[in-house]
Amino acid sequence: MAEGDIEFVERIAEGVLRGDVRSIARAISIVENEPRLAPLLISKIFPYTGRAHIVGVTGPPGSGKSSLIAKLAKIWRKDGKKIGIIAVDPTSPFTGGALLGDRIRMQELTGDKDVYIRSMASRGSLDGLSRATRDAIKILDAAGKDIIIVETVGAGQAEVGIVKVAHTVLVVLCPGLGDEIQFLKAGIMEIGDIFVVNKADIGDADRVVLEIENILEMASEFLPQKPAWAPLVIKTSVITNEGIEKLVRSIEEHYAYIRGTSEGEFVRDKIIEELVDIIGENVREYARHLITKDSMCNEILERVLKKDIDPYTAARKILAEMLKRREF
Ligand SMILES: Nc1nc2c(ncn2[C@@H]2O[C@H](COP(=O)(O)OP(=O)(O)O)[C@@H](O)[C@H]2O)c(=O)[nH]1
Ligand SMILES: [Mg+2]
Repeated sequence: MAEGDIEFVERIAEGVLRGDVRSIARAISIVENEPRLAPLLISKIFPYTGRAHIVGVTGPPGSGKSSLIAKLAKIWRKDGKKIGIIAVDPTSPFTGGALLGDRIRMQELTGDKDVYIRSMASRGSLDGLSRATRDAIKILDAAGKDIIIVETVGAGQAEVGIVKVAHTVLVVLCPGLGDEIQFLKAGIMEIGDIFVVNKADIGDADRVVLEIENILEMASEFLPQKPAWAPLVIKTSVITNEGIEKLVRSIEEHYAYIRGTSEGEFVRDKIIEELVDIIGENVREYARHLITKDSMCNEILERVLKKDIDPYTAARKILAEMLKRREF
């Protein structure tokens, strides 16, 4: 790495630690777009992470996640908390219409230097939460944010990556979703610490509350032991403010609970996952490099193409080659 690069990254890291907004923005751009510089940046800020309460907000599109987040942030601002918000959009950050809507709703919060809002693409990840998103959370944490809210679109079982990083997970639903309740049964149900039935001002929110309570009840019967934290179901409306204050206090209560019981274990599990991911990423990259660029490994590829050897045998040979060279 060039001397200039090192200086550049160090300057940004210092800015992040001061809570400087422009440095935070640049740092997040680095973890998004400059994989070469990201490890150095993270190494500089990592010692200052681990202070923030990370709140994941997931659920189907249109259930009111962004609107609710704006409300939560406003209340926490009144409590003097510094807030970071990351909206992970599964579509391109430049074309998503949803993003524009988010911007407008978040507008009243912007202009407050203690609320940092950023949209990120979820590209390159299987579970809807990429390495870049995890690093962005670290950046906001090191920048002194007290609460970091991460909005993801929960479209099914595959997108539960949020549990790996959030202390508290909210699943936001609303009346009129119909089949969406079904998708709860399909797996997302296990991830919620708090279920929010939003839009209580329209339609039949009570019925949705009942339905969720039934699903939770049934699910708990299959569990070998009852989880110590029984998931809450809270009815809210962004229009009338019903339940919003209660939601805020319940989120805080959940965090206090985690801190009092399993935070050590949570942090440990989170780091294990992260290490496995980073190692996997490096190994995959190196494997791709060797197979396409290295003459010996390329020859193995050719043999597979000729059906001379099978993919398992070939992979073992290439892995042995990787270990021998120890270049990753
Ligand atoms: N009536 C009503 N509409 C809401 C409520 N919360 C959000 N909305 C509306 O629902 C739509 C989707 O909200 P949004 O926050 O973008 O949902 P997201 O896709 O889950 O982030 C917007 O038109 C909001 O104005 C609510 O509590 N009541
Ligand atoms: Mg949204």
